[in-house]
Amino acid sequence: MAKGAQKIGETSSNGGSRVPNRARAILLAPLIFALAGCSSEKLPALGFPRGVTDINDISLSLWQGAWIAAFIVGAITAVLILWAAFRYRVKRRANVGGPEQLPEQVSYHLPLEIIYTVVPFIIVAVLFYFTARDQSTITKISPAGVAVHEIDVNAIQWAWQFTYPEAEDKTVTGTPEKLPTMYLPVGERIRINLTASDVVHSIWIPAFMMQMQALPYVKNQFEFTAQKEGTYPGFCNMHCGRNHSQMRFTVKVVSPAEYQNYINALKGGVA
Ligand SMILES: [Cu+2]
Repeated sequence: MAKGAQKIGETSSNGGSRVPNRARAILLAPLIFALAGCSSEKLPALGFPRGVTDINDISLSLWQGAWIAAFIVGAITAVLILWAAFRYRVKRRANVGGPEQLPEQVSYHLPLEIIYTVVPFIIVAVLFYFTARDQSTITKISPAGVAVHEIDVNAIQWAWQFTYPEAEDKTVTGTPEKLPTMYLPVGERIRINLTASDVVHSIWIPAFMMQMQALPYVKNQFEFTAQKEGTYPGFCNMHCGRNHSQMRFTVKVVSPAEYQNYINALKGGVA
């Protein structure tokens, strides 16, 4: 047996290897939580409204899971920092300000190095898996033939344009002084066709737990069903120039009858 191996054994015997094992067990907890599929309804929504659209139903558990993982990893990190600071502090008052006394120096602790390489990789892989899975569900587009209300959304520096094919392609253009309103019928499928005239923007309706980039020359799409009538603020959340902060709009989820009235008014040039 090489002398070096015995040295590592000695380090372990004074408690050096018990902490990584314990840390590993605790660090794996967020993964266990995520995989256990805790009921999303029983957990707090942490600032997001529930059930406003069918996107919320998917995004909420992702949001909660990411917070749980962040809280657990943050707590473990804080405990390890405090533990190291407390355990290895200068023990005797007389030593404070005296000649520096270094604790035992340990290097090349292979199990520890493997743990702190593999555990973050697993955490990122788990977060990536759930994010990619939910994103592909949210961005799924209904096949041809399924009834959807399409709204073409164009982002420009620094305003929004909403065009309604159902209203003979009538367009509502907002300004910072007069923010535009996007009308949506509750309980019916809506498809947003998103693009931009100049630079990269991003549509964000916080209450819907949804954002998507608006890119020049690209048509990005997403669909949802609004489930609660109400008025919700919308924003551009991609910094797009001087007046980015003024690029806001309002979303109004109304009954299908009210939505039809709005479409008729648009057609008649009244809205
Ligand atoms: Cu913008």
